[in-house]
Amino acid sequence: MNLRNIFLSSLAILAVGSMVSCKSNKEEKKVINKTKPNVVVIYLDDLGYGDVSAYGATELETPNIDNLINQGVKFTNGYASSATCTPSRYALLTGVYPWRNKDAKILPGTAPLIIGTEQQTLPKMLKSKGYDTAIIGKWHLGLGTGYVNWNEQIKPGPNEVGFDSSYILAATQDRVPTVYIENGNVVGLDPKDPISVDYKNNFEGEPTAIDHPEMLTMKWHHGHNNSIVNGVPRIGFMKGGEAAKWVDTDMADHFLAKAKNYVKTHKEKPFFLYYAMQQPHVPRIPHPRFAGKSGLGPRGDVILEADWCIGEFMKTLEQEGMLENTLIVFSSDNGPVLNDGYYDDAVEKLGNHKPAGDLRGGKYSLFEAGVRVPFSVTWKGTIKPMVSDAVVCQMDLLSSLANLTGAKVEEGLDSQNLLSTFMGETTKGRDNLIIEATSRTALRSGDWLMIPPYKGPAFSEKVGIEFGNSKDYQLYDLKKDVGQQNNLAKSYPNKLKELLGVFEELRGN
Ligand code: NG6
Ligand code: CA
Repeated sequence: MNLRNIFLSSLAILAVGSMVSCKSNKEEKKVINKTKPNVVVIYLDDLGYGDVSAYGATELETPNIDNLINQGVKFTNGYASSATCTPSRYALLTGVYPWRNKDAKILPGTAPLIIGTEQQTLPKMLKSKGYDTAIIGKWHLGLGTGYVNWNEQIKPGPNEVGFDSSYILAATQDRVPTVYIENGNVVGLDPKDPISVDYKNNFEGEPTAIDHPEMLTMKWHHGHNNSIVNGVPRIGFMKGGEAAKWVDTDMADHFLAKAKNYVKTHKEKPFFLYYAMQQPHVPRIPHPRFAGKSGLGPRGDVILEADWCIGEFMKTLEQEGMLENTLIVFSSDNGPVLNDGYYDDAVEKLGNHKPAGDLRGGKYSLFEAGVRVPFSVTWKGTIKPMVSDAVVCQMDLLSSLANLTGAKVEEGLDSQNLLSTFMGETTKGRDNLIIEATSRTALRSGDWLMIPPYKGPAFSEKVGIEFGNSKDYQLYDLKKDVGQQNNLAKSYPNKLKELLGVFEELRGN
């Protein structure tokens, strides 16, 4: 080889980078990009550790979710950062502990954006490596800077913190405004019927659940007694925007169609899709195809619906020949709740189903079920299927995917680079993790979980969940006692002291 050839072939090697050829089932030549796969985060809302059959559910079959989980690394100690939605999503997207941001709490639909437009985010990081980035589904991280005019372009929002495109619901299904927002514009808005939203006062003449119970198709249990949309009482007051209001029964199909279309139309460069599904958050309103199918009431039905959507989405990736080039994360923003404010048979029809599996607590709780959730990472042909007991947090995806793609990570993030753990190359995870539930924090350290004393109720009658509050320190050995039944704080004073030291250092107290 002469010098020129050597030069040209090294250029070729450089250009191809880490692309590797392999044969697919169809014996076509496929190019696998080992450092810049598409990244999809499928994120459910309030799905518990025990809500899918791959994690032990026996009363509910989730074949498509199981398939995804079982083909990847299934984490048994995978954590959301928090036991509620907004803080978990904040940590997932920014790589920063949500308790560092005083605004990272369950937000009303009118709250301003809580991610700084200058902050590094998961989508921004991937964009720096040439990715196209999109969110489809639930946002719940605030919009605008304080006052939102829903009839004009709404910003800052997802598009200002790293998403090239966004198709979202602003807050939650049970909060107004009950409309979809595409790249900052309310979809289907009739300018002659402008939208007004208020979380304190109703608009004159607008029916509420209190004044017009006869209009309701779903009864409220606690909260949820303001404006009525599609017969369902919501949180907050809304006026106008009639043509733009979403149809609850179509929401799953609607987001699925958007997600499939996104995948099909983004082949030129790698993409990051944050598919933030709304199930099984309240109000649980499945498409009629799934109504009654689980025998567990609407909560079970919408989990089956979500499972079906994921199956359809996976089929699209397969048909497009993208499976070998797509890293797929599956998880949930917080643990399960049965009665979250509506009478919807979730409690009555539960039977033997255990939404939290063997874990104690649930949504809003500092006990394990609040934050330990189904969590898997799948990449066909690259990640070998396995079960991993490593402690990992969704917040760690930012640094880990930056490591995979060669992107820079800003200093000072709480996100840890656990790429080889996510890839199943090691079962070593985090040493320590601070978990959070409605502004209270606790420490997972090794196999131990330490909860400092907190005032407030130990048990919430309304939601039927133990919050984890106690006047005493709590210390559990999760390896022997995953259900947190034996408080060892008194019998292991040195361990308690050690963990308290770590906790205080990490919290900066
Ligand atoms: C609570 C709501 C609950 C749910 C939750 C947010 C009441 C009484 N309860 O305030 O129904 O919307 O907020 O859930 O209003 S999350 O998954 O988005 O964090
Ligand atoms: Ca949630």
